Formats: sequence, structure tokens, C-alpha cells
Amino acid sequence: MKQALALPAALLLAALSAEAAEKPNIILIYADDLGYGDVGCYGATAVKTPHVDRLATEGLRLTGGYSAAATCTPSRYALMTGEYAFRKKGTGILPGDAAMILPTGRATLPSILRKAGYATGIVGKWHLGLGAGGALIDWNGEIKPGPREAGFAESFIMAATGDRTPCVYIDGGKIAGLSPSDPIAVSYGKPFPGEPTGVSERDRLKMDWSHGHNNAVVNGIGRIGFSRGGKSALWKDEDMADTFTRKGVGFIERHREHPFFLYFATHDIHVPRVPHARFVGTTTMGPRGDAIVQFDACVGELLATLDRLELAANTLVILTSDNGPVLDDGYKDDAVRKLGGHRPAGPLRGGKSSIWEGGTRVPFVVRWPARVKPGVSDAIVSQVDLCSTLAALCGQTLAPDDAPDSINVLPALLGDSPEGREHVLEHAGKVAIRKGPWKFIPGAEKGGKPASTKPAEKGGDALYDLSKDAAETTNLAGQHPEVAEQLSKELEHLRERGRSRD
Ligand code: NG6
Ligand code: CA
Repeated sequence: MKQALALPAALLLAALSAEAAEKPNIILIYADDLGYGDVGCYGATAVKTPHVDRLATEGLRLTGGYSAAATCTPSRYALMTGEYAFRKKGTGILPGDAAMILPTGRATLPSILRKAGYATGIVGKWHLGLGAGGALIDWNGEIKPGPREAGFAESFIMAATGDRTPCVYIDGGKIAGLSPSDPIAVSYGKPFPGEPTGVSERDRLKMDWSHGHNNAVVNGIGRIGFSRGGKSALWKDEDMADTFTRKGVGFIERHREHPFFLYFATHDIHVPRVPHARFVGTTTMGPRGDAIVQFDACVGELLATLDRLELAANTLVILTSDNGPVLDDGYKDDAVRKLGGHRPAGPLRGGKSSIWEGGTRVPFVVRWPARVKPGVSDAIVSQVDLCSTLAALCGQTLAPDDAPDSINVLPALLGDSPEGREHVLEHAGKVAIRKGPWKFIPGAEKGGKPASTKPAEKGGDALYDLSKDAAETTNLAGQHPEVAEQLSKELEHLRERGRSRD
């Protein structure tokens, strides 16, 4: 170090940034159901998120960052494969015993980085299916294919969601803490005779359900799907965030000497929202607000680890969410009653499952102190772009059929360019297109079949000018038929072409 200090400062800086620019560590913090307006740096005041805000202050905060879909599985499918999920059947919200839906043998985000020499690991929510599905999953033996076959050298996951069985952690393909004398069984068909359910136990539940979530009872909470046995392996919801954080920190510590990619996919702030006791009551919003504080604390732990290991400068941290916000998602946890003035989607309309901006426009923050200049950017980027973008960052070339919808938006993510992608598709049952300020939602799906009108406007096409009308209140399709027509054609073209990139 003494010698280095003797170098002229400019030379030293150049040497450092050249090295830094080569292969940063990458941490992708992927929240669940965290809305555009749920964190301080995007306008929340009723909940404090100092750690997320710190990331934004020290990095680039994007106002046009999108998840590829408005629910979890299709979003994650697109994130991992660089392909919009609407192109592939069977990518809707999966049950906990679904077969793995990621293609093995094709590039995935982790396989791209692994090829580039990265130590790859996933901690947290998977929700992309495991093994051959159903009765073919060997829950008491080795569970594969899964994240490891998709390119993660290390994995510590939950199979699907916090509200779906099996309620266990899977560590490197095996259920953690399972005792051979008490094997686990999982069913998404028939209940197990004699096992308590959310109906039979309703009066004794820790948190009542409002719809669904009344099959198996685990940790006093009703779930979707049945399970029996495996008692020693069942998670405690209250400890989940700490468990994942400990695993994430351990991964960083183990790989501190090498470039690493950590996909840290939290359960927060998905239902059931059961934060640890130390977060209960930290907001006036009940469990949903407290879960945001817990999420922020996990972010804080990861950032503190980078600081402690002196890895912060050369670690690219990307923080985003798999889809927009939801209040009542099946449990009576007071999310609606205690909302107060908080706006989970900020100024945007809609939320989780919806085709409106609130469904897919999410917090999107990028920090890399050695390379990214702090600021705010309106560039449009989608999570489907991370395959191409991170490939470009590490000098990897994609095969023509890999990641077909993934555009290299590296200049936008690094803050070098105010331009991201030209257009982005938003998927919530139907598919909408945003191009520049314009957002077009088709009223009818391909082939003239009437589209599901649930999340969108009833009848006819919808066109909004997001630069003046972020909340999508005024349908301009009648006023600007030529714009609507043009976007409709582009959307159709992108669907038919089967890919977005050249
Ligand atoms: C829905 C669940 C909801 C949530 C969602 C998946 C009911 C009534 N609703 O089917 O609670 O689990 O699926 O969320 O069961 S996601 O973020 O993983 O897509
Ligand atoms: Ca989600």
C-alpha cells in the first residue's frame, strides 16, 4: 500500500478504476411485491427505509425500471432467461410442487455469469418449479433440476412462496433440517387425512385468511397446498428474513476473494407478512409496513457486510422488485385498514397483477461506487435486460437464441446514457407496450378474442401519455388514433417475431 501511495494520484485512480471496471461483484436484491412507492427514495414517508435510500443516494435511481410481468413466476422467468414469459406456456404463478420451468441447456442469468468466472449463488425465493413436478419430486432425497441446474453453484431457497407448501428451506437440493424418521409429503390435490387445515383450525390461527390460504397449517398460519410431516424442517416465518440474510452474508464472506454473483430474493414483503418481533409495530401500517422495515434492515445487513469486507466500491448492487404492490393478498393482516396516506404504487395506477404501470414499474436502484455516478435516470429498462446487460459487463457473448428479449442497457445502468430501451412490454395476463411517453393497452387480444378486462379499462384500446398522466387516467386512444395504431402494430410485431433483440 505504501508503494501505491507513492504513485501519482491520477495514475493510482486510473489503475483502480480499470481494475474495478473489469469484474465487479454483483448482488441482485430482489424484493417480492414491493411497490414503486413503498420506499423512501421513491416518495414513501410513512415507512422509513434508510438502507434502500442510502443505496439510491450513493447510486443511480431509475424511474423507468420495470419487472417483466405483474406477478412473481413470469417476472422471475424473464429475469432468469431474458425471454418474456408470455412467449412460454406454463409460466403463470406456480404451485409449490410444480416442475422446473427454466430450460436447462440454455443461457440463464446465473449460467452467463458462471461462464464469466463468477461464483454464483441464490438465497431466497425461487418459484420457478423443481424437479419433474408433483409426485415425481423427491422431497426427502435430492431435489433436481432446480437452481443448481440453472446455473447457481450454491443455493438456499424456498420452493415457491411463503404462503405455499412445502414450508421448508432447500439447501443445495436437499431440504434443510429434515429428519429421516419424519419424512415430508406435499400435495396440491387431496388433503392428508387427519392433518389440521386452515378451515378446521381457523379459530386458532396466528393470522386469519381472507381468501384461499386455508389448506395446510404451518407455524399457526394457513397456506396454499397441503403437507404432512417434516416437522423439524418447517420454517418459522418470523425468522425467515434473518435466515436468508445470514445465508447471504455467509455467501459474500466465502467468496470475498473472487468475483461473485448473489441473487438475494427476499420473501418480504409477500404474504404472509410475519416479521420478526423486533420489527413489529415499527410502523403504523401493521405487518405490511413492518415487513418493509424488515426488508430494509436486510438490505442494511448486506451493505454493512460489503463495507466490513471492503468490497463496497467494486460491488454492483441492483435492487428491484418482482412486481407491484398488493394490500389484501389473502390474509387479514390489516394492510388495507392501516394504510393511512401511504401510496404503495406512488403516483402510479394499479398494482400487483395489473396491466397498469403500478403492476410492473418498480423501484430500481443501481449502486457501484467505483463506476456508477450517483443520480436519477428516466431511462426505460426492464429486468428482462439483465441477461444481456450483465453479459456485456463481463465480456460474455450470447448465442443468437439466448435471452431473446434481453436488450443490453449497460450504458443506462451505468448512468452513462439517459437512454435505455426504446420500448418495453408489460405483462399481466394481457400484454401492453410502453414506448417513450406512450403506453398502449390493447382492448382485445390477438385474433380478436376479447381480452380479460379485469385489470384494464373495459372495452376498446387504451392509450396514455405517461409524461403528463403517470396515473393513466385519461384515455387518449380516440384523440391519437395514429399513435394507438402504430403501437398496436409494434406490439403485434414484437409478439410475432418471438424476440426483441437483433
Ligand atoms: C395468488 C395468491 C396470493 C399470492 C399470489 C402469488 C390466493 C387467493 N392468492 O394465487 O396470495 O400467493 O398467488 O404471488 O391464493 S406472487 O408474488 O408469487 O406472484
Ligand atoms: Ca411477487
